Amino acid sequence: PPRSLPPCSLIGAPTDIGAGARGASMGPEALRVAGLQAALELHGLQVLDRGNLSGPSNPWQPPVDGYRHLPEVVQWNRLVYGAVYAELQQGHLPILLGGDHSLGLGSISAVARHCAESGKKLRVLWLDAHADFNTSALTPSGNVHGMPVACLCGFGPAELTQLAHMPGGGPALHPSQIRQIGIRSVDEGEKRFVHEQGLEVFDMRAIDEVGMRQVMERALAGMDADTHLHVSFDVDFLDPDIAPGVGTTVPGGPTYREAQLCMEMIADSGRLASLDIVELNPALDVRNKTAVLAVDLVESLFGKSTLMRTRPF
Ligand code: B3U
Ligand code: MN
Ligand code: MN
Repeated sequence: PPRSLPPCSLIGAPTDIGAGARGASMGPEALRVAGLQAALELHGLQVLDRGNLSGPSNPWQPPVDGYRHLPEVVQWNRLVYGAVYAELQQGHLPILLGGDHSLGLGSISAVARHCAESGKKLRVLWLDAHADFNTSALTPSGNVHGMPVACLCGFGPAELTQLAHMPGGGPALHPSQIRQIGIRSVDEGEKRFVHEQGLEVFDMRAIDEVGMRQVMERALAGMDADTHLHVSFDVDFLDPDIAPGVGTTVPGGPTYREAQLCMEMIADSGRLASLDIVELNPALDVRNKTAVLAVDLVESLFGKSTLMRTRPF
């Protein structure tokens, strides 16, 4: 029987404002066409589709002072912040349909604010090929989708680091709250910064060495009944052989089976309380198969399993 979860709210954010390729703006519709709502409803979940946010268009300009489209990125993230926060306040489980990963800023800032107000501990799982820990000084591209983790930790322009207006004025997240999984592309300066800040990264080498099971056991360790678990699922986490529909493919990602286990173990933790699905780029996909795969994996994330298992194998 499905675990009792609150109603899920789908929030579409159709923009590629922070990306290096156009097309992630079509992500929300591709996920709907792939049957996201019906798939979740099959598991007994109540799903509210809140439709799409409406924000500025993509001017496709070069970087200014190390950022591309910063004013528009700020506007989109304010919209996402407001929409995600409103759902959390109603006791719903927000599912952000991106859109590029710069929107993780607005989404997780809202979650951090909500946790601060409700006395919950926040844990963020960042499933991604990239660390997204660049700053304007480190970025090779100026694309803000390579910077949200740094901004959430307080490194970035005030308009982005202060989105949550956290009580006390600090950043939305401390690096100790984040676990990154599947990482296999980190820029040189970014690499040093990840090390300096002590981010806990389970890169592809870790998955190769000890396997997805032990990686997830360690990434999920230490949570309890008061933990709010946020999953930020960048679809480029997956191996490009199975998930070609993303703007920045990096070879050597998790296989279908590894990704399924990852999602199932998150479901088993029972702590999932908010989710981003980002960087899906239908312009680069093949017959929407990456969207269909993302929906399949999200089903596992919400508790779909082959058997009614009562304990680990
Ligand atoms: N690290 C590179 C590439 C990148 C980051 N995130 C994505 N691509 N999707 C950058 O531009 O910051
Ligand atoms: Mn990302
Ligand atoms: Mn990525």
